[in-house]
Amino acid sequence: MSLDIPALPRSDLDPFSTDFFDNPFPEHEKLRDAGPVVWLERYGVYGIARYAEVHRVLNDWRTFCSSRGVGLQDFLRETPWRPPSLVLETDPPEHDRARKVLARVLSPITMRELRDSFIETADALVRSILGREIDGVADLAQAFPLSVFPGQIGLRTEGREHLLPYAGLAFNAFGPDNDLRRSAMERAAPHIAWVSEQCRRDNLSPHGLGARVHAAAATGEVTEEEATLLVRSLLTAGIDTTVNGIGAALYSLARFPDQFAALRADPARARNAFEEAIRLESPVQTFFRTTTCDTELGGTPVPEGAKVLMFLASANRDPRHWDRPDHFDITRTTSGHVGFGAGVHMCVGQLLARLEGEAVLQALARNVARIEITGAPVRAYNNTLRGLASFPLRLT
Ligand code: OVM
Repeated sequence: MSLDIPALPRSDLDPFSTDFFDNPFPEHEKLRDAGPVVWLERYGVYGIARYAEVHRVLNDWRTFCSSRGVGLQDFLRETPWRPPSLVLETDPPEHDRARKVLARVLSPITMRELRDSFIETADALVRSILGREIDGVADLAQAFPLSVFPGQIGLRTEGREHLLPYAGLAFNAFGPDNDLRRSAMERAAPHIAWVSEQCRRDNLSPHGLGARVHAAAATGEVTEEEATLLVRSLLTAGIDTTVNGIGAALYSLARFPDQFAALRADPARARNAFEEAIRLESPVQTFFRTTTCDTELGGTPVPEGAKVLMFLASANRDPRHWDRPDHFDITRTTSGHVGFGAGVHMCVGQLLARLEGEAVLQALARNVARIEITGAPVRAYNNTLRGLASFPLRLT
């Protein structure tokens, strides 16, 4: 018996259960306090919930790879539900070639082109919902991204209702084979069919961001098939994430009126307020990595081929790293939060997400005096995404 190796703490927590989703924060604290690594016996995976280990794993793609999937399934042993993503589910150097194309399409130059219209659209939307009872999710958090994103990609109008169910499916698919994942899979066929079809060059407007991805195929940088799969990444990761990001900001501003007052006093704080909401709520709660060799985490040995579950949301509230972590503070220095991940896979759409968030929060700051919660928020359950299904509000 070895005396050097500390016993690995174990937990029977199910981090993919609705009870957990209702209030994950006390469980996050227990996991963090149990140790740097916790064996999650229900799934046979290593859980990391402290900032230090999550940050370390995100920044070491050689040891903690993505090419075996970033969900519970190990792609080496099980067949993924769709052909793997060329950016999310790959490692360098293959990853970098694909990412370069998306990074160019989602660059600061593109953001400059989109900025004024996003600000105007958000302003008009917020004005149109003033004074009456609304659903903050459907009427704002979903309405804004749906009013700008599909058009910017260059998607046809018909069939856009497939976007959110498809994304919900993709984010449920990272989790275990539970009711959430199974019922999403049962309804998946029409959503998969529509999305796959819209990714093709012929189905995208020549003026949109999708066409710019396909332009990389014209120069030989990627193949036409690869460009089609990269457009699929935009459609998968670009909409439900920003819906839940904007939802997180609305949820936070509604519950911290002093912070909304601070935003109103200085609308230039919109960008940091959005970032802080991403830290606090972490719309993407978790991702997995798979170890490529025997390694060690926080002094604990971890064997090759192990799945490591990163609790991004817990890292974002780890008191070992953050002051008053559960407090929404729009003036906080948010840099270093892992709500967009970190390292080589850090969200390639982060500038677009931030632009959307900034546009909505500026519009709220400029047009709204009070955010009044008029009914109980209803949670939306997903194996990876945290957010609300509905949020009754009045903006005055
Ligand atoms: C993708 C992708 C990227 C990030 C997140 C994600 C479903 C998907 O490349 O398809 O979640």
